[in-house]
Amino acid sequence: KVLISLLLFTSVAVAFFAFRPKKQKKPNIVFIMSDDHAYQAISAYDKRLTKTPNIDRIAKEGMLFTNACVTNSICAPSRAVILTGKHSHINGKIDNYFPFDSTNITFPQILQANGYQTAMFGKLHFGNNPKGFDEFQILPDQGDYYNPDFITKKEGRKKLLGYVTDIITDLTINWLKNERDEDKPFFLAYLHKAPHREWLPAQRHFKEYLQKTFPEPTTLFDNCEGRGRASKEAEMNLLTHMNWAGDSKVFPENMQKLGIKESHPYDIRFYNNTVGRMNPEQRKAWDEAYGKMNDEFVKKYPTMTEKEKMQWRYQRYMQDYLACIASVDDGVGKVLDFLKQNNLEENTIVVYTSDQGFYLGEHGWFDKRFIFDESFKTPLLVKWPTVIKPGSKNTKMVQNLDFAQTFLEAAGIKAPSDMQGESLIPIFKGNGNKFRDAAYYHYYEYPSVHMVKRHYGIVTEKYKLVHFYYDIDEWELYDRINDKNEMKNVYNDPKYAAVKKELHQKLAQLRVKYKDSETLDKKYIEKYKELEGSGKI
Ligand code: SGN
Ligand code: CA
Repeated sequence: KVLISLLLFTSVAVAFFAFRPKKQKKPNIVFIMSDDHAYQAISAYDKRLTKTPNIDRIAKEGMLFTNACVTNSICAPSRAVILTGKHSHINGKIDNYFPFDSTNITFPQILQANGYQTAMFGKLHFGNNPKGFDEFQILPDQGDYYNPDFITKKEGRKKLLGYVTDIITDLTINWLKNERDEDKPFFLAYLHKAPHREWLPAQRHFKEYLQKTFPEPTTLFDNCEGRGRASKEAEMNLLTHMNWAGDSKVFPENMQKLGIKESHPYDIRFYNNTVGRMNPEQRKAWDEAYGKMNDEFVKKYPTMTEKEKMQWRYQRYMQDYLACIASVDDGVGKVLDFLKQNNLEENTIVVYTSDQGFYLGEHGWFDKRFIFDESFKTPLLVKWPTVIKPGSKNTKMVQNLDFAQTFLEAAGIKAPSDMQGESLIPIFKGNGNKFRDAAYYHYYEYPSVHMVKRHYGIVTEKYKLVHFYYDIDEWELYDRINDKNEMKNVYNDPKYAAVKKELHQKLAQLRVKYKDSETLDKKYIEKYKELEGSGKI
């Protein structure tokens, strides 16, 4: 009798626990960000250059944002905007040189305090460690492609053998597999160094990419005639500002043989610092693959015209850049597969983005920094199966400023009132009609590498108004609908007088709304000069 009632009790208890309605757990968040990944190099956006089947899965199963943009198109400042939900002039991280003020409250700290397990792997680029993370393994500063060092929370600094993108993926999956607390929701930041300059691909992608030819952008030979001085004086040209050894991988001995001067005093040193990290096995594969390319180049170079040199450099650039992205895409595929195979798919928000956009030869350029579309816009793909309709597209000007409030709302947490973005949750649900209709932008790092002048401006669906300042005082206005490549500054065109007036007013209002001002512009110039004086720039 005792046995029967015990059995009965156990089966009732088992049935109760098995069939009780499960409490909806707060969503997990996987935030994937690469460094300098242009939307032109994601096939969900543009099929001309390359295929990124795994990154594209996020759009297929979720939402593709075609007008996502940043507030300040440069690495560490973008990361600071993302983590704090505040513009650069408020969080203080205006450029790559200023230290990140770690008294800022970041959203991972808030998630952690509210029961989230948090982890970060890859590139942060702050010069100090992230707060609010239970676990992190990050690259020091820019990090290295081959055999990179990592700063780890548990074991200090260590060198890991292998290719950086694959290592970051392995660390991420290893954490999901072995360190995740199944009773907690998690926030996981999976942050690639690739495809940042100097674009060193993984060995498995040499064969396919080093042989390929890519279509040239229509503006490859543009000399920015229709733009102002800021574009003309920027140092981002593929032919004149890219490094022959460091970037194009011309062997230093071939440069000597051909009489090619270094484009930058550290060109060959850059090459030796990056390729020099390889172990003998990695170096052998590298020298073989890049040796072939070098042999062909040595033969061709003496008879090449300037135009042909530019075309050659563009192809070289794309081969390495896109091969780096192939590894990122492989890694994203592995992480998405892991989520699927481990029943984590349904309740996980997956975001893919970059810290900013990037020039892939448009206007003859590489790098970013400008308010112009290629660098101002950034890829953004988001999936969240229970909330976002698969295969949807959105054209709103969402910004990196919006992530903090979005993630906090997704976690059911009220965001601090001084955050400056807007939650994307209404957009995810298909009702974002009241979203911002104008984005504010402010770039500071000048004088510095690439010499892009300080500027701030407003971008609406139809127009872009920009003020370049510091050692210049020029305004530029672009018609985004009729001049997609932003070839002609129409600031002084009388046809645009009314538009210009209205945009000036709106820009002034945005400066007030976001608490930016001429006083702050001056303060940051003074601080920059102090840093310059101390030799840190
Ligand atoms: C390095 C690069 C620059 C790049 C900055 C900032 N030169 O200085 O081309 O603009 O980083 O990039 S390199 O030869 O050292 O690679 S950022 O992504 O960190 O903002
Ligand atoms: Ca970057």
